[in-house]
Amino acid sequence: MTSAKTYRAGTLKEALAQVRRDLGGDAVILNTREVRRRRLFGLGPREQVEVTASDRSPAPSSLLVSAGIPVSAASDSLRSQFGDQLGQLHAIVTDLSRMGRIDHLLPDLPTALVPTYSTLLEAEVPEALCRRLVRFVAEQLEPDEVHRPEAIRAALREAVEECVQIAPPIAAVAGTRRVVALIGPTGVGKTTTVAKLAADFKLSKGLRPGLVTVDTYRIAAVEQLRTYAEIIDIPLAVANAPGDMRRAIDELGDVDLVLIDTAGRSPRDEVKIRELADFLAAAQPDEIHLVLSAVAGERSLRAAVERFSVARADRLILTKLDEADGLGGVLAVLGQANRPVSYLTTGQAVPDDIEAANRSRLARLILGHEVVG
Ligand SMILES: Nc1nc2c(ncn2[C@@H]2O[C@H](COP(=O)(O)OP(=O)(O)O)[C@@H](O)[C@H]2O)c(=O)[nH]1
Ligand SMILES: [Mg+2]
Repeated sequence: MTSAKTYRAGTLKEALAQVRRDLGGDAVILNTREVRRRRLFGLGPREQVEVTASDRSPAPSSLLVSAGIPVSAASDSLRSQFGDQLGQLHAIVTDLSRMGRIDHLLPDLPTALVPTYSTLLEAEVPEALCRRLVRFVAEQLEPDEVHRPEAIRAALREAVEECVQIAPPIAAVAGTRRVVALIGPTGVGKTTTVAKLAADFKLSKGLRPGLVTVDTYRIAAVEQLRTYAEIIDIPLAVANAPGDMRRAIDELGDVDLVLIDTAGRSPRDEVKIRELADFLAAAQPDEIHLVLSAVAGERSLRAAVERFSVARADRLILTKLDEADGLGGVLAVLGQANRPVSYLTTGQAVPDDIEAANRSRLARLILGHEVVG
């Protein structure tokens, strides 16, 4: 006989992990709800999540039990009264139970969507956003679609696409000079991405790019970009101070695209970020792309967006999608940054591992419906 057990934890993710540890992967989630627990010493109530689960599907007769009718008595008297009609009734009850699961539980967490919810949690999507996505999915689906995995996947992709903005690729045209700066934390892949873009604009699009670096802290980083400039065979100029920026750009001569690589010691260094803002003010870029690594956790992504807000980026580049375990944190931060994504990078290879961002591709990658490569 199946019995239901109740699990409590600080987050739904932890509670579901307990269920899985205790009952295994086939556990059926019967109910989830938020509970408030009073804490000692006036610390106020703390939210907890309670999950009721059993180790296999509840029999349809459990509906009769919950209605207060002993199953055997009910079946016997019903059978003698209604005979074959009981079979039909049984089928109807089973159907109702299947449909009823949607409002059986928390209004914002239909049972049929619990697996969807936990998949999102596993992709590191923050709980509040998981709820919004699942609610969107629940609203999109017709009652009979709730049990069709393909319908759920499609609705979920649509939900994620709603959270994602896409920018067009860099708008460089032969004969005009477009100035584009890449900014972001150390090590996210700015220099590599500048090299990928420069190579692509020169080799595939036949334009004339030039590079400027404001890397004043690490000589090695200048050398890294210089090496790329030599291989791609394009000019490179170094700006040592904000006042030197215009000269560096002009030194490149007749180019269609100026790509500005930037660097700092640490994203936590506010003075350096203000200095970066001064470099950018001097360069007057047409586009500023904030580069974020998909490998970073939600917290450090949020911190990066916050710290670089002074520099007023108008687009985002997401790097290292090939190395990221889950892109849920990225999804959360896209909402916070409220900026469109211009490019995705998917590996270390210059110039191959870069692509212009695409809404449906990005949604699929975030959901793990598609892999990089
Ligand atoms: N796996 C992976 N590695 C990358 C990607 N982009 C850059 N990298 C690597 O990340 C490291 C730091 O890159 P770099 O361009 O120097 O970062 P920067 O400090 O922001 O300029 C290098 O080892 C790059 O090869 C990417 O899309 N995927
Ligand atoms: Mg660099």
